[in-house]
Amino acid sequence: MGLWLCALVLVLRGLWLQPSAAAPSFSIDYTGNSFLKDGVKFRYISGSIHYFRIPPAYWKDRLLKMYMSGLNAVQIYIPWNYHEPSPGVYNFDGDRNLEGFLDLAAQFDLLVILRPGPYICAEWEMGGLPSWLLANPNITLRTSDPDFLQAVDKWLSVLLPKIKPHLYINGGNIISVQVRPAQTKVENEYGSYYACDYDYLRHLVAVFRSYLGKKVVLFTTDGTKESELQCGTLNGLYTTVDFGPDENVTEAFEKQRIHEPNGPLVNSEYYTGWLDYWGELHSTKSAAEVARGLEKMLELGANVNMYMFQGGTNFGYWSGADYNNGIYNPITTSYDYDAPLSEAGDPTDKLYAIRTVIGKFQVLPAGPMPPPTPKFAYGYVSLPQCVALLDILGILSPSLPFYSSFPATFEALKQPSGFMLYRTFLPHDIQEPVVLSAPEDGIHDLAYILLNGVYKGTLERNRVNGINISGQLGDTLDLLVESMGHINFGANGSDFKGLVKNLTLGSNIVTDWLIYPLGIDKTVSHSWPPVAPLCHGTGPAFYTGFFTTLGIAQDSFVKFPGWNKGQIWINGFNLGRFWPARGPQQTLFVPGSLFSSSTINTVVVLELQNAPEKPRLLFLDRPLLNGTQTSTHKNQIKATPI
Ligand code: 6DJ
Repeated sequence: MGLWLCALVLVLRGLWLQPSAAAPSFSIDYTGNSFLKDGVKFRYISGSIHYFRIPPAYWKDRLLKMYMSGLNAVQIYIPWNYHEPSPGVYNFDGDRNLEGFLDLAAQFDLLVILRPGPYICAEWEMGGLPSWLLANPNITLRTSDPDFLQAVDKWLSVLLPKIKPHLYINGGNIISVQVRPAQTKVENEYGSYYACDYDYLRHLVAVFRSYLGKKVVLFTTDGTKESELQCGTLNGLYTTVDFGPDENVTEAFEKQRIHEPNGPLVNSEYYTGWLDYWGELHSTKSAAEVARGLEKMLELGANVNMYMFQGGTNFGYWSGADYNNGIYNPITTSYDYDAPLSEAGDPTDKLYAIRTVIGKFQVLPAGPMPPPTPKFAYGYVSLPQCVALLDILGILSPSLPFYSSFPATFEALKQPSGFMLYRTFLPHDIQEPVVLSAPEDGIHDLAYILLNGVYKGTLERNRVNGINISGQLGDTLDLLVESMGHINFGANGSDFKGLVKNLTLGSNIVTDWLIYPLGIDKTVSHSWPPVAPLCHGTGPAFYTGFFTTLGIAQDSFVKFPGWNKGQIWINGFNLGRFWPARGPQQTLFVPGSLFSSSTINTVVVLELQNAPEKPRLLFLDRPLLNGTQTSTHKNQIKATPI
């Protein structure tokens, strides 16, 4: 009997020990200053990649290259506005197939550090927040304003249940590809936000915990300035820092230690490069410097996420804007970031330098790095068909226009991005030119002015506030207003789009507007080319061309010889904004997956100002991102138009 009991105790002890060893776990070891994965000391070497900036056809290729670089994790954001285009309408399909991306990462044994927002920054349209939130003009974003929290809660009630089974600690639907921890980042750089609203942060933590459970590691990330860190830290959240190669590694981690005396050192955003603004210098960061900083951090045993490992592209209208010292600075279409994998996903010297460093600390995967994907210079494609935007207004805006005495914003009229047309009529004869003028910061963000359909010039936020006008009573005055992206960082208020203040003509306020929200993308992708008279002269107009790829569907880069500013679609897909006149970006990345190799391809260009005499595009086999000189980044604040 005694023996029996002993045996039973031993068996039970064994059982007691074993189940906890079998259940996947991921936690913070405050005594060992490390993460613990399945009870074993663990350090991640990770890279940021944004599925929303890469065509899904290439997700696998990029993840494979990250794996082959020696990374054991990827860090991803989830942009709320990408998945909930209008209130209560959700999209997780195709290029928005978040779970598909997570599963692909799992196939390459890449762990995931998840950053679900709700605010993400990321140089992304409105930092990931949906602009439809601003239909309520009094909402205070990223605070415990009940209206904001209500929308956040609703979104998280859809998102987090999808995430839960993907948590490493849950096994969930990634059990088949083994390990899958997910750390969840609550908010992003909240310390840098103007409101230090702990109720908001506490609320988010509670919501995250309620859906994801108590065990998941939640962390915050802030810059190394104490002012930034103070507001972004909270009990129960692990404080991490972000800094680039130009900061002193030891000092930067000391800042983390003020808030986390024990636990793993974590740089959540180690900057491999930097973003570009329109009209500023192209940013680069030396490979040697990036590799040196990485090595120092790894020597200290730190966990590092490289931001970005691949930047990708701000397709469509998705690029955001920073607000630096009261100046609105829109981000370029390319988010190349001078990252280790280029915008087109090709390994760079920086990638090899990083891989060499990683190889000093852990065994690199066997086998070669996949080579760059083939590129093709399709050459010139002419765009012979031209139609003025005003001539197809009825197609672009099929409903009756809104009438308003004073201008209404995009948000008030449910226009998330792109363009709206504001029309009024001259109230009297104007013999001598008078100034059509916007107050400072009254145009968000550009207004292309036409009088009786003739292009007169452009007003631009923070830059050009007035233009001379003359004409007759009843002449049609049109302002085609373009959103260049809602501010993603730096503003202390909401960034409404459109004519956000009253305009004056001479000394009189301009009134009586007809406002046309424009559904350009829908028209270009569904009913193109439209039947309309051929266009003449300058001003906003669409130029269409057709071409075959001779059986080759490869990546390319499109250049805009003689064009000024606009938007381009290939086979209905909105590639993004071009603005070679402003630079630095001169070419746009064209993923080969957009081309049809068997049928005719359609390219549509919306030129907003002046098209070249010979409207044609040039497809190259390499990018031109630095139409201006190259600069070594930190934060480039000053605009330097070319
Ligand atoms: O978390 C932010 C990233 O999404 C941090 N960061 C990056 C990305 O936006 S600029 C580039 C930036 N923060 C703004 C503060 C710059 C001093």
